[in-house]
Amino acid sequence: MTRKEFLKKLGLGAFGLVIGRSMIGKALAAPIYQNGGNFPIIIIGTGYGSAVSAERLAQAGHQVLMLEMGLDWDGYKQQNPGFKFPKMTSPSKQSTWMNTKPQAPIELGNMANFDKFTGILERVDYDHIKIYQGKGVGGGSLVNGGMTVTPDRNYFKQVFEDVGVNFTEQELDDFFNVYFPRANTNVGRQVAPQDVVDSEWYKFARVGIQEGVAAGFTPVDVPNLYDFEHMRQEIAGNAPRSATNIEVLYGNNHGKQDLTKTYIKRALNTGNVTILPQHKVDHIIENYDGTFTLKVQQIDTLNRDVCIKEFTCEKLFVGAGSLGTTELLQKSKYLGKLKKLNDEVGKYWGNNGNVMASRRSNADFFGHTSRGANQSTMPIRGLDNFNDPVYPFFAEIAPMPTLGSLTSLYLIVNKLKRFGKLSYDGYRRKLQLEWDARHTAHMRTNAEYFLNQMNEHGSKSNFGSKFINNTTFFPNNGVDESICYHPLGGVVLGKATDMFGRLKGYSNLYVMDGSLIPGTLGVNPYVSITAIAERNIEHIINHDF
Ligand code: FAE
Repeated sequence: MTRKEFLKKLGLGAFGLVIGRSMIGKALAAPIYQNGGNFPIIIIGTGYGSAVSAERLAQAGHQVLMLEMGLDWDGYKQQNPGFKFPKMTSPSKQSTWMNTKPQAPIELGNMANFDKFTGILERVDYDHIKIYQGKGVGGGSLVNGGMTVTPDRNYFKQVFEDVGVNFTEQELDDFFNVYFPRANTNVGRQVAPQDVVDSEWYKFARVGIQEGVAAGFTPVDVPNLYDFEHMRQEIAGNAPRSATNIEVLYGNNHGKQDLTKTYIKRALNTGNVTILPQHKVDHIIENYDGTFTLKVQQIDTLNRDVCIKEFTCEKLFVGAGSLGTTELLQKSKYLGKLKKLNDEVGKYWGNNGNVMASRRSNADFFGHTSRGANQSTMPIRGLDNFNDPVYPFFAEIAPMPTLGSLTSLYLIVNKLKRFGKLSYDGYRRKLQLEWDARHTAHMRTNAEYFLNQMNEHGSKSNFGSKFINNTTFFPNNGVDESICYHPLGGVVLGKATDMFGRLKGYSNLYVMDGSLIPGTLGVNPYVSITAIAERNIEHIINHDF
């Protein structure tokens, strides 16, 4: 299909020049894309897995339509010239998906209520866990901390082996010699330069490392995808501030190389990709001829239907994230529209062992080592204890950009001992999650051990007072295992799909996101999601087209 034909199908003949990002703002005002229609390839979502798929398919000359339920934030900025993503200390309606209260794990600054809005950060609450997800063109890349970490080869292999999926050594060589390097390059991995590390903005990381080493943990340099040259200029006062301006959880205005600056930008630059934001796929229908129909709601900024559309496609790529993809597939089966969906879908879910933990001094006497009043929001250091036979974990040294001088914050990544399970409850019209304290008990034990060791060997004041587990933020001994930034699993590679993401039982239906990974990685996940997508889409383009 030519570009012209493609635009015509979208009902956009006259709007051909405003295709791509700049057309986006119009979707807020009126339902201009009345037409559904038939398209060769549709991708659901615009997070890591989807963005990789879009760029590679477009480069191979295919026309691609992407449907994203969240806003196009660049378009929103064009329409609202005064708008800036808010700091973590002053959330606004744009920072939160459909809630009147800020949903941040730690309340900092002005936490006043606001109107509902289809904002950038969503929190999905279950009894024992609160799961955070990015919303908008760029998915999780819009809100994440940018930590760009390649997992340990042996653990990566083991994680899949534990669910009965065995990669050959050649496949692992390919992952670690070809696809992880490719993913790292293409997301814009950088290592913080020494002058930036030595600046006041990373005192919290330097102190964290000193204390961690004293406590017996291994220091780790963590790459990030923030543009450190920009940060250098921020620090020098020559560039607009973002990481040094308490921006991250609700979007970064500068410096962060989210997907709209990398994969999605390159995909759009091919001229072969169109993104429709504020288009929420409700369910998928398998047609008799092997094609798929999508029931899609175009929504306004209050998540209300503007109109309902039908799109059909020959090849469908689902990249709506671990929860989003699992829900879409299971809901479609519940509605009787994806009858052959296999029973592996929903299994092997995990929180990637996420636990948050915090410590601070029990008395603000002079003499404790300050973590610095100024802290960059982009983490660059961690402490490794992953091979410890008793307490295996990896702790990211996180910033605490306000109240920070005597407070330390950590995101701890543990192994998983028991998987959770996702299932669609048709009565409540909601994805349910089987997950409770039995899944997280060992994660809490590890985090408490970590804090105790850090307290014992870390900063002591002139009066002998030590740090303690900080119950201001996390009332239960300074540890909160209910916070999850890294949902993984539900449509696991080699179980619910074949070894390349083709959903079992179907042709031309592919899954391309964090749902492919069985619950745990030992490190932050988006490099792995990107690498798996790079590998799978290469194979699919070579074999299925
Ligand atoms: P994701 O990025 O979640 O994208 C899914 C997209 O699909 C979203 O844009 C959704 O709006 C869209 N969508 C969902 N349902 C539908 C539907 N029905 N119709 C249309 N669109 C839909 O998927 N990871 C790291 O590696 N390093 C970090 O430093 C890091 N920090 C994080 C900090 C925070 C606060 C959070 C929330 C996450 C963090 N992560 C981090 C996790 C990382 O962002 C996440 O694993 C990836 O974004 C997941 O990528 P997926 O492609 O699975």
